[in-house]
Amino acid sequence: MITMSDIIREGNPTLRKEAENLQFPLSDDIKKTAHDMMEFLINSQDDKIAEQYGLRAGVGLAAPQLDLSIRLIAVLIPSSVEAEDMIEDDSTTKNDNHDEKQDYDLKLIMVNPRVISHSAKKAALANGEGCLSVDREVPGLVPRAKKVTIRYYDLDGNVHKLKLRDYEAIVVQHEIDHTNGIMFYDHINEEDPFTPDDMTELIG
Ligand code: SB7
Ligand code: NI
Repeated sequence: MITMSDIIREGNPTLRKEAENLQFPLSDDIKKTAHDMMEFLINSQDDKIAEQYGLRAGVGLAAPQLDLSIRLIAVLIPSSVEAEDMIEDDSTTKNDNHDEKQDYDLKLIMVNPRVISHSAKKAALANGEGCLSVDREVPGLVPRAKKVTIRYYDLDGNVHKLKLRDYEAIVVQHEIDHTNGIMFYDHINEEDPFTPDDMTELIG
């Protein structure tokens, strides 16, 4: 399994490289890496497993963070459950699992993902961003496109187009940035880190 010691940190030149497109059919090795990346995200969001293995919670992971300079990312965004007393799906019996995060807003492995169009409007998380490859807090707004259209391939080589906005768009842009050698803090306005410009909506 992937743990924090597999994740490279800032200073490692791989994080600053433009990663290579993958060719299809993917090797079994690459497919396993993709599944391992998703498993890492699932584990990192499980309080018990995360504590046991010392994992920082993550909603995304990009292959360059594993020192693999290839265009492969995984995204796992838990459903934003507003009401705890939602009506149960009748067919599924509730797990004995104390943790109810079985549902995801976005759960995807993306091969060769590209932003093919984006809104002029921007959005930024009010609390800024962090990164599993950055062992320090870097305060400041990270303005990103509020809406994006992504083209990506699944593990079988089928092409997909996906429109995302707000938090999901931000996370996928953070991961695609990793495949382009870009770190989140590259987007922070160092003169005025917390003042959003006219185009930027704060979310979260
Ligand atoms: C905040 C956190 C992430 C994306 C966008 C906003 C993911 C952090 C985990 N990663 O370092 C993944 O690259
Ligand atoms: Ni990151």
